[in-house]
Amino acid sequence: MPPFKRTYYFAGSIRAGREDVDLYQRIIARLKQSGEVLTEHVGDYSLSLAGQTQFDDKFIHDRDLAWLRSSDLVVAETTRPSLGVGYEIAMATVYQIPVIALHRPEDASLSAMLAGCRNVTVIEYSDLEDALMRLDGHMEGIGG
Ligand code: 6IA
Repeated sequence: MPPFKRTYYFAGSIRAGREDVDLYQRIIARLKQSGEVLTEHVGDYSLSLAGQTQFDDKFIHDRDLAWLRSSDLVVAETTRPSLGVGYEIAMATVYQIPVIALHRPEDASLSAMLAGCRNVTVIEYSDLEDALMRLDGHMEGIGG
């Protein structure tokens, strides 16, 4: 039997701003060391605010929710506040999929709706490498 491969859904800002895309790419690269990331495009530099116009919004919404529903773990970078990321975290909670939120408190304060949500584990960081080490530890704790 092939070894069990974890499926991750990474969430990060798209229309709310692409300033942190390099961080998203590094988080995705780390997740790929232990599983499959369904949303690699979120860390793609070439996906600009004007990009990916070949899909309409309904297609993107339905495809992303289907991916979200099939994932074992949602990892979100929440520093840049994004309605889409907040919505994905809320839906993960409905689907009872655990969420880990990586957040830089020096740059933005996290909404109480995420900070206070039992389904969301928050990793506050200023140094991404340190955050990724703590992410590895949390993922081991939830069976991966
Ligand atoms: O509200 P936001 O756009 O910041 O929401 C970002 C989140 O929603 C990400 O975590 C994605 O999973 C999802 N999402 C939003 N827009 C897209 C998209 N194309 N493609 C894939 N996932 C998306 C948007 C096209 C646009 C740049 C023209």
